[in-house]
Amino acid sequence: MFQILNEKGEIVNEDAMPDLSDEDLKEIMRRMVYTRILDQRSIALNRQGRLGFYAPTAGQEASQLGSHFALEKEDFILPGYRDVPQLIWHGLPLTKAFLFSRGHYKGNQMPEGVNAVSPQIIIGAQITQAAGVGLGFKKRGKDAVAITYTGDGGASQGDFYEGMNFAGAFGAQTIFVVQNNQFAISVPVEKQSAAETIAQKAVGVGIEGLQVDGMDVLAVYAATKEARKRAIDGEGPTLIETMTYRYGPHTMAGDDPTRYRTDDMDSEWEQQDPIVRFRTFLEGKDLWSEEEENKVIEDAKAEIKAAIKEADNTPKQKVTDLISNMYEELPSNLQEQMEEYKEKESK
Ligand SMILES: Cc1ncc(C[n+]2csc(CCOP(=O)(O)OP(=O)(O)O)c2C)c(N)n1
Ligand SMILES: [Mg+2]
Repeated sequence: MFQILNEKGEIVNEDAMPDLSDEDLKEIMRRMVYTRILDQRSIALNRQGRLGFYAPTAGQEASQLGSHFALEKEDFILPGYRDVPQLIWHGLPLTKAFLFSRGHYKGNQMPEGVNAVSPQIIIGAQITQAAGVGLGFKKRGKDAVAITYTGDGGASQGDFYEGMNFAGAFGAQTIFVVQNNQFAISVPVEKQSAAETIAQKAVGVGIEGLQVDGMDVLAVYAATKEARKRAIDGEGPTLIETMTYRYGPHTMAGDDPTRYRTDDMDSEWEQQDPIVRFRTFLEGKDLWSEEEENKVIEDAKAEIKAAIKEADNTPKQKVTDLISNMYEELPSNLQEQMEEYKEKESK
């Protein structure tokens, strides 16, 4: 397992240390702290009935944001349902993330210049698409990559093998990230596959694969940066398995992790916490203070409050919106329904 920063916040692999400025290091910390707060607030908003679908992210910040920090604006993200943070740091306004959670069509419309599709709920469906987007970049001679995220459960799907195999055969400029948080809902990773690691599944399709400490933001960043370079240099796609853990429930729809995880397992992983170890590292370099962290927290809370208010003020979606956003030219049966619902909505 590739690691740079251990759980005590010590650099254990000096040679692999990525070339990041002090400002970059601080920005990574800000993003992780912000995202932890966003997670806490999203859970609370869900409980208050103000958000809909939500998949908690705490524990996975290094895995999500370290990989994202290695990307450029022109790179294309094909995320899973837990990967809203990467979309936000790629430019998705927070209000839209909240609208996505509520099932509002506006939450699925990416603003111009945000190179991403909305989070995929079907496990693995985004993986084959990512192979295609990465091949498109290659054919157009673009210095950009497609990056897709899935979980350990996603790595058991047919689409995972198809996507990686295709990308390997055609040299697609694609990075496949598997965030191995040890469970697919309640099913532990050992029960999902006889393979010792998920990273080794790269061997079967002839692409590069590596397992990374997913609680170490520097290692995840360095691995993704290298994978991006290799893809653009024509050296093929990469599979990155990040070893991580979700502290919360699977989603907010009634999952109870105490039924399949022990307190010991939870606390073992919490001791690996990505934010705690990165804070220790930054404090050791005099780059971080409690005041700075508090400022990030306060700013995050204010932004979240404003964004949820904006979501509340967004007009409710109508049946006619669903129809008109589906086709450029409506088939005749939908034209009829459109007329019918226009009539109903006007009352
Ligand atoms: C094709 C398909 N089968 C089943 C489901 C139901 N389902 C939703 S999440 C999930 C587990 C996925 O686990 P993993 O890929 O490890 O991602 P994690 O939730 O742990 O991030 C399943 C089986 C689904 N959404 N799509
Ligand atoms: Mg999982």
